[in-house]
Amino acid sequence: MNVSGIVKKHLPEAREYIVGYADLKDLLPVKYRQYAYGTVIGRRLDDKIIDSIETGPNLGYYRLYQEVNRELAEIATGIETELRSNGIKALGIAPTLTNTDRGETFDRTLSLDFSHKMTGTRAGLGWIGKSDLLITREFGPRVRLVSVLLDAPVECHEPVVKSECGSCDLCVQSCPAHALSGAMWDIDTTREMIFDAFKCREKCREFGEQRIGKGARLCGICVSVCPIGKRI
Ligand code: B12
Repeated sequence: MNVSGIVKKHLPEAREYIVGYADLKDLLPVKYRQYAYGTVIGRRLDDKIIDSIETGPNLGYYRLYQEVNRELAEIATGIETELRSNGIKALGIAPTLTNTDRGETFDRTLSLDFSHKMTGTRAGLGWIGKSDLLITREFGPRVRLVSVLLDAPVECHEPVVKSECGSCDLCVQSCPAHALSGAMWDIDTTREMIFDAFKCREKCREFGEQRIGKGARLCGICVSVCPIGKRI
């Protein structure tokens, strides 16, 4: 079975996912350089729950977030294991922060050394919106992402290199943290030109404490208001 056959086999319901393949040569930090390619998988998020968080997160969104993280982590591990048993070097990257990612460097930068969104643009799934989220053509930002790095050449998709948000700035206007500058993305745009990650995290912390508890840090308003992928 080829790589894409193995990937598909691990997706429980094909229509709930989008999959892309990216050429990542020279884009990864040294520790991942043996992997020149990557597959990125987007799991569609439940529309009812995403529609319900237009003014802020709720318990349903928190549960969805945990459930989808768990599901994507299992998918990535399953794909990694099966590719390896077929002689292909592969490495699944967790959908979210793991305990080993935490610590001083992360707290100072709010950045990891692997970006699922960059893999998404390189795999042609969509562009980085004014929200700093990956806006996919099928589901807008209503997806959670996971990636598996590969050392085997795969047929890659055409990368997306600039934003297609146009004049829409609903996410910028709706951001309760005023974390979005309204700048349009292209591949030379840094996160800091679009987005203040520290302001966003502070608001996520505040919402988490007020509405969810248990140390949750979530917002999601920018996911909910984006007209791309919205079905009602
Ligand atoms: C740290 C983190 C946060 C931080 C900082 C967010 C940020 N935007 O950087 C905080 C806590 C604030 C946060 C908040 C949220 N997060 Co968060 N977060 C992450 C995490 C763990 C790492 C992100 C990171 O390292 N960023 C560092 C910068 C440098 O990279 P980047 O922003 O990912 O991508 C930039 C570059 O790659 C560049 N780029 C894109 N294409 C290309 C191509 C080339 C060639 C080049 C050179 C560059 C380039 O453009 C991007 C511009 O910012 C990722 C998981 C992961 N490992 O990717 C999830 C992730 C980004 N988060 C996600 C989500 C959903 C959220 C929240 C909605 C949380 C919530 N559920 O309520 C909010 C939304 C915030 C927002 N508007 O972006 C999703 C995004 C899904 C999507 N559709 O885009 C991710 C991918 C998790 C996942 N598995 O799906 N998050």
